[in-house]
This record gives sequence, C-alpha cells and structure tokens, in this order.
Amino acid sequence: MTQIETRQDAEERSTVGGLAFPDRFVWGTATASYQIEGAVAEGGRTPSIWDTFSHTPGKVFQGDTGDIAADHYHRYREDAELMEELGVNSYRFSVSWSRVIPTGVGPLNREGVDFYSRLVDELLGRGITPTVTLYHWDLPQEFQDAGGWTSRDTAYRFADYASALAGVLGDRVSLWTTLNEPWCSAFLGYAAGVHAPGHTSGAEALAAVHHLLLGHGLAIQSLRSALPTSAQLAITLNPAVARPATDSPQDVKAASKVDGLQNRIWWDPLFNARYPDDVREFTAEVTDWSYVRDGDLDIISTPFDVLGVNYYNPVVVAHYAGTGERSQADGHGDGAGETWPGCSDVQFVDLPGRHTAMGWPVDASGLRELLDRLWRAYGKPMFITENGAAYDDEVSADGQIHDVERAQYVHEHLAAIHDAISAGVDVRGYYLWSLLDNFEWAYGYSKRFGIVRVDFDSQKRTVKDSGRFYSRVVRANALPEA
Ligand code: IFM
Repeated sequence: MTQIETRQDAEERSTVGGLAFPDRFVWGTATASYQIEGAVAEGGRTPSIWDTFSHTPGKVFQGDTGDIAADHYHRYREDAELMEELGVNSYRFSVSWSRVIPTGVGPLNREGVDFYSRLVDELLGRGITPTVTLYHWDLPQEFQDAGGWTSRDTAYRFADYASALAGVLGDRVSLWTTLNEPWCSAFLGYAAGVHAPGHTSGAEALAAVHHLLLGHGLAIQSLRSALPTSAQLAITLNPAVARPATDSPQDVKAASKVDGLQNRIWWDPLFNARYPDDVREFTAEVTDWSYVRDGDLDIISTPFDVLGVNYYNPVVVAHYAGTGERSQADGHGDGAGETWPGCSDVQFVDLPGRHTAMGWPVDASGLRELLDRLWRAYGKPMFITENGAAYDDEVSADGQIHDVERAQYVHEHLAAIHDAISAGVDVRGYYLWSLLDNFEWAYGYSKRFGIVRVDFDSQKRTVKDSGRFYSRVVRANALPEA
C-alpha cells in the first residue's frame, strides 16, 4: 500500500460527526468492456458494433478507438490490486459478448471465458465482490448486420448468451445486471446516430426499445433458471430528472414527453407490463408499435430483484414553438438525427451554475429527487450503478492529480444518497464511474471520468485525489463533513 492511506490512517482521519452509511453498504467502482479492455483481436474475440463505429471516419473524436483503451485485458491484476488498495468491496464490469461467444452465436470461447473467470477469481481473492453487466453496448457486429436491436431475434440470442455465461460464472458472481442504459443503446444508437450503430431513425429506436426490453425479460428468465436462488438480478437504467423550465402547460408537457421516453417507456413495461399511452400516442407519427406481440409484456415484466440507477445530472425542458434557434442542451452531443422521436416541439435549456467537462450541470438534488420517486413508485431496492464526473484533469508538478471538483461532485452525490437512505429509501450500494480514465464513446479519450488517471501512452495508472477521497469514505463507511 504505497499510494493510498492505510485502513488505520483512514480510521484515524475518519468522520467524527460525518454521515455514516448502513452496515454492509456496497462501495464499488464501475467500468465497461469496450471502454477499458483493448485487446480487440485477441483470444478469439470478434468485432462488435463499437469496433465498426469507432473505425468509421468521423464518428469518434480524433478517430480514437477502443483497440488498446486502458489495456485492462492485460493489466486486470494490477487494476484489481488498485481496487484493493482503494478499499472498495465491489467491482462492476461488463462482459464483451463477442469475446465469450465470437460472432454472438455458437459455443463458448474458452479463452474469452477464461479472461473473465481469472478476473473474477482475482477480485474474490482480494475481497472484492464481482458484479457482472451482460450488455454495455458492444453488440456482436453479426447481429447488427441482421438488424441489431431492431430485430426480435437479437433478444433471444441475448438470453442464450446470458444463460451460457451464468453457467460458467454463476458459481462466483451473485449480482447480475442484464442491460446497461438501454436508453442509450436505443436512442443514441438508432435515433441520434452518435453511438453505434450510428443510425438516425426514430422508428428503429422505438423497435430497439422493445427488443432490448424483451431481451432483458428473456435474460432474467434464463438467468433465474441457471443461477442459484441467492443470485440477485437487475437491470441498470439511466433515468432522467426532467424539470419543466416554467410552470406553463406547454413546458410541463414538454418535460413529460422527455420523462416518457427516458423513464416511463422503461418503467411501465418492467413494473406494470404496459407501455405508457401518451408515449404510444406522441410516437405514433414514427411507429405503429406492431413489433409488440402478445405475451411480450408478460416476459418483459418478469420480476427482478434490484434496480440499477445511473445518475449524472438533471435536464431542464421547454416547449419549442418551431421558430428561432432550438436549444439542444440535452448533453448528448450533436447527432445527425433526432434523439427524441415525436418531440419536435421540445427543447432543452441549460442550467446555470457548475458544469462538468461533458457540459453536464452539477446538481445532486436531482439524484435525491429521483431516488424518492422510484422508491415511492416501485419500492424496489436500488444500487447506484454509476455516478461520477469528467473534468479536464491536469498533472501537477508533484506528479499528482488534484481533482478537487471530482471529489466535490462525488461528495455531494453521496450526501444526497445518504439523505435518501435516512428517509427510508433502500439504496444498497454505490459504484463510482469510473475506476479508470477510459474510452468515453464518441468523445474518445478526450473526457476523463476515472478516479485513477491512465496515461494512454505508457498505460501508467496514478490514483487521483478523488480516488484518495473515495478511499477514505469507503474505509470509514461514512462521508466526512464537507
Ligand atoms: O461512460 C459512460 C458509461 O459507459 C455509461 N454511462 C455514462 C458514462 C459517462 O458518459
């Protein structure tokens, strides 16, 4: 333990008068396969849609790709050691489908499985509980060639993959998440065109919503039958806190549309086996929803155990009357397409105050509000499966990264979670996004979310001040006073 203070140091510094978290609260960090692994052509792995997209000129900032990324495929031991030094007790990572089942169908690829198996063993050996996400956006390219998530078949193949992976990791992994942020897969991938596969069709995005949900429901069923009864099953969503810019009925309606496409289009089918009427109505201009078949919603609403919540910022929404410049400050970049089908009368208004390097406002009250809403509506235990911030870090003369703003961001959001727990909301853990600086999708390596800096030339890892701050919180199981 060279860089990070010891448990004893931390306890001494700990938090007299601070905010204590419940016993057994899960303290983790999160990553995703394509963002950190690299080794895209090793061990039998075949290309995913993100390999194709990132290698297409003009799609990713400066032509960056995940070919090497943080080289985690070769450095997973070092990264697990870092986590142990930080003191985190859980690690959420995603599995590359095309690494474990090249081309997406067929038998398991032993080399691919071995990588994740070794990773899991390494973590367990260090007292870190592995949490698996099955799908964090890197669909095998062959499925995209056959329609991707617009094709019903992809949902069934996803369930096969879930079942196969459960068979090899299920003896050691107890928390499984099916999809990560399916909103991004559907709307950024098929409507806005800023994520793989880069399509710009509202109709495709809505078909993708349905098939992602169907894939989730089928995967929950196959995981349930393949895993021990103690396994915890989840889906991770990125719900919006969509605030109307004013109390005017038009702004309220605009915010409700965003709420419909980012929240209720997922929540209603998952928890109540139906799609929201208003969403079906205002999207009728782009789709007839004929891909929803009898029985699908029963599958989609198959019960799961815990809800994964990814939260970064709230948005402010206003009516757009069709004249003048339409503000698009929804924080997802300028796609060639329309991110929000059926919402040409909606615009996004920037919030005043602090922003991260993504241009996202810093406002932890949104997380507090969201947790309250979800808990009151569904009563499902929750994990914060992602939360964190990108800033333009600088390496100081002392070789360190004094990222005060990131630590402050984490502090404020943990305080919001603590407040929610104190009010009776069942939040069981927190996974900071991200352990490492990594490939931030269309932004390439220009945005750094890590609490550990990665020098992408040398692959050297350096714990940032935010990492030291998080380590103190984790070890004390409490948040120091601000
Ligand atoms: O990097 C992403 C992650 O892959 C999904 N959630 C949001 C993060 C920050 O943009």
